[in-house]
Amino acid sequence: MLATMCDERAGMLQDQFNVSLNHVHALAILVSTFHHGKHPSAVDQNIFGEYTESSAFERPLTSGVAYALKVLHSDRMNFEKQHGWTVKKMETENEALVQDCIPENLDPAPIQDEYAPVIFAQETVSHIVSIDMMSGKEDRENILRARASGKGVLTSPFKLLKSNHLGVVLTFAVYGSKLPPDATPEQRIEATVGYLGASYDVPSLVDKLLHQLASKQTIVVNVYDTTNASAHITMYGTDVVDTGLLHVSGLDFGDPLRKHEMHCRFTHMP
Ligand code: WA2
Repeated sequence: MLATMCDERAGMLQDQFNVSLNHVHALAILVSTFHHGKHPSAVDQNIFGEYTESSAFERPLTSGVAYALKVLHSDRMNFEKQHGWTVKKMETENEALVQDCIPENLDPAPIQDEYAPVIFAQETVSHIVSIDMMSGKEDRENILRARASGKGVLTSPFKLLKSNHLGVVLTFAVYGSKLPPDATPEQRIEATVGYLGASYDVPSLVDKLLHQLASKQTIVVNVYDTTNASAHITMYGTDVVDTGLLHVSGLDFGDPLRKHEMHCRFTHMP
């Protein structure tokens, strides 16, 4: 019974994640077609904001989506002049100010070869507009892996901006030209024009999912990132030291570099 309940919950979480992953992929194609593929572009912040808000039901578990542009240093001045703002750095000396994510508190991005400033965002993550996503460790790793692979890639769990919870980010690269299916990583990097990303506030979203199910009070669920076998990261649930009956269900979020598991136990009745 424990195994059945756990597999059912793991299956629901995996299916809902997969549904939203497919829709985020479709958003990347939409930006490619209507922003980069049309001159002048048919997408601006208003259109992106409106479309992503009204299609949010298609992306269960996501807390917001955003689009960051690939900007080379040689184009930075033009880019900043055109947008009327400077590219911001995700990290400052003061962690608290970064977490609050008030643009005036963020420093300009230091000189780099290239940047990934957010130009369009769903209302729910509007606080990341103008921030260089390559200036955050997890976001940067995702961007580099997404554009070289052409696949949707996931970060390890980390504390998202303006959130007190651990979350993960899913990233798809947007390419400016049609690539052959066997394109090399170098060809992919060269053809990259931007990055479409979705953030997942895992605790609140898994809570929402589990509350849809009956008998949730009899079962305790934990979700772990088990990529590093010797250091599991809790993504959902409080850490339990329990020797009772345990069932582990596998979770596949579609990124072969990341491993996830759901652990289920019965609640101890007093
Ligand atoms: N989105 C929302 N909150 C965040 C975050 C993020 N990244 N990083 C830290 N807190 C635009 O992969 C490109 C979204 C990054 C995409």
